[in-house]
Amino acid sequence: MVGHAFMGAAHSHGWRNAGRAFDLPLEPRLVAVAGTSAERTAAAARRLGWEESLTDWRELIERDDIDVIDICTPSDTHREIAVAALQAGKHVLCEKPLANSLDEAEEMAAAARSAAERGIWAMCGFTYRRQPAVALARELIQDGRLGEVRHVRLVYLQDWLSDESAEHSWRLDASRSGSGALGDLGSHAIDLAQWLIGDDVARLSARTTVFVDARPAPGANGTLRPVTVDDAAFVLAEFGSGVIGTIEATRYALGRKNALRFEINGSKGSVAWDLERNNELEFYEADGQPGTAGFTRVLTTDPSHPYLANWWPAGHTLGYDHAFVNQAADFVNAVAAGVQPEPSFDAAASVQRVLATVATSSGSGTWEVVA
Ligand code: SOE
Repeated sequence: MVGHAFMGAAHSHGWRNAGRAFDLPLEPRLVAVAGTSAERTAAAARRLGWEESLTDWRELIERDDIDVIDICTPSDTHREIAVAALQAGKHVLCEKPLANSLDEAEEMAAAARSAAERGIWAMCGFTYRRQPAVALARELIQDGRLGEVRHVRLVYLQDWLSDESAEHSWRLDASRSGSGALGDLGSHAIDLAQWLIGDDVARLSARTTVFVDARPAPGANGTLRPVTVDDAAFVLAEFGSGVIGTIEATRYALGRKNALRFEINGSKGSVAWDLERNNELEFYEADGQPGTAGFTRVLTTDPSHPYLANWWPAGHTLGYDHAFVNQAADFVNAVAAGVQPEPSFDAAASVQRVLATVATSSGSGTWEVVA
């Protein structure tokens, strides 16, 4: 694994526990974690359960006792690490967003297609697909329970930047993160929108904005550093099939801590979900009995629900981290079976195309003044 911050900790949890919850054909072995500081990486290895710690990720790629490279670093490093790993015959799991630009994403997707011909697989970590309620929502949509999908609306609301004195970080530096709320949070919403309805965004109009354009640099006694990314993004999207929708991403929705939400409306029904109530799926069917029709709150903890046969008895709810265990298990099963783990780099590159188009539209989008 390369990187050991928030995603490195979450992925380590996934690798450590996948063989406990799932009957896997291969048991993940946490061989080595690479970071920039020898001291901090050694501490992370001890805390997260890795056998060794290194300060040069290239060493991971040269080793014969390592089969998978798990990329948990800021997105400006994804392309170099993933392409080198795939060319060296290592399977790759890469965090989202795939890259910082469409060009980089397309290069990674091309490297993954070439590697797949050699039985080497790559997957992008859009982990919310592996929340059981989300996977159930997709089953319902794909089984036609909603009828013809008409519109989708997704938001990803956080509030950790709503305090103007919050410090600067790599996520606010376009050279490191590519974009702000758009790529960090909006990429999740775009991937879910496309995956849930099985259709890609074809056209869009968008606006991004910055609320606080400079923030205190960490440990620099208040020296301000410019913010070079978006603070919030609003997108009006049309999908290839004609489905229309809205997608929002912000880190200023004061009071919303990690509210990734969707509502999908079809001709026969609707589904709605909120990550902050992740074990519940709201489901509405038009043919409900008159007088009692209404949204049903499905508690997605039955063994029949996606992934739940591998977890606890009905009613024993799962958390944010279970999706990382589900992700690790799906990755291992796909690689062991020699099939493409999803989402592929191609799927992740289609998200990157939307991100790039949002940036273009936001700069040039036409507005009609309400007169
Ligand atoms: C941002 O704070 C963040 O950590 C994202 O980077 C993750 O992708 C998201 O799952 C949780 O919030």
